[in-house]
Amino acid sequence: ESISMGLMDVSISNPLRLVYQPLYALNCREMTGMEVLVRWQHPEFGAISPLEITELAENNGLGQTYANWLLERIRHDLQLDELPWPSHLRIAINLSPSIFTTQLPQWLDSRLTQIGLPAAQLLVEITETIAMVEFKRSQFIVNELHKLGITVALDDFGTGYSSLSYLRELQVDKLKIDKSFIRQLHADKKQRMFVRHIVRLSHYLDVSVVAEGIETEAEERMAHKLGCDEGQGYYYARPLEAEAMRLRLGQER
Ligand code: G
Ligand code: G
Ligand code: MN
Ligand code: NA
Repeated sequence: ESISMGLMDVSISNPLRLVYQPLYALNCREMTGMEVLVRWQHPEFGAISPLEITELAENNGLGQTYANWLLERIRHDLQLDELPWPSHLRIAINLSPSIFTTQLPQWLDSRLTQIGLPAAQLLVEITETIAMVEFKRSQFIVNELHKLGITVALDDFGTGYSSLSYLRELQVDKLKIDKSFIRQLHADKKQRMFVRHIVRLSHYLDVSVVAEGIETEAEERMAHKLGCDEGQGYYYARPLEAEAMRLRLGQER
């Protein structure tokens, strides 16, 4: 456990680092924000997946410690207290289950003040696994986040077992269609049918739609044609190291 504690500090010896993948508006190709993704390149075992990293943290009671580290790292990587944050960009973070509690909104609110990021510029991504625990409680948490001005997205949409009930029960602002639905979108009629209907349903509910995992121009064109609002994927950019993201931000600031 002391080993995993060491992983969570913000020091130079911490093997964890963050990468940043930009998102774009499909109608004008302008950057709308970025998703923060964790990385760990182990000298012996190679790349440790984010799922393994966050499970390691969770299983050692370090969910909160991890979240603190993440926000601190973002502040540092993106120079939040040195430069004004562009108000048209949102930073999206993925939440792990143990911090999705009724205390989350207050905690985030005070942490955001400390790192100098306005609540309106934060987006939290929740998955079904997280929201699953209890609808009533999840609804409460999402509502409290909204009161603070934080945006909420339902991530990996379409991969779980009861996606539609989550869309019905939780008042999310965005829905991220899983990349498995975007693959070969231009060539596969069945893929298009799914995306078209997800978009219709979402827009009817006033939820905006992100197409994840766009890898080609043809997929982008089709995602736009089917009404998706934003896109994310290797076609635009791989997840970028902090340094590369700072360079891009320089153009937005
Ligand atoms: O970038 P990559 O494909 O390796 O990410 C795989 C998954 O890991 C994604 O679904 C993403 O939501 C999740 N993930 C990445 N970074 C984090 C993180 O910091 N916290 C949590 N809880 N999940 C993350
Ligand atoms: O949280 P989530 O699972 O949605 O995180 C997005 C994941 O998808 C990250 O692990 C990221 O590395 C990965 N990813 C981002 N763009 C692409 C893409 O164009 N193709 C593929 N295959 N994966 C992508
Ligand atoms: Mn995500
Ligand atoms: Na996802």
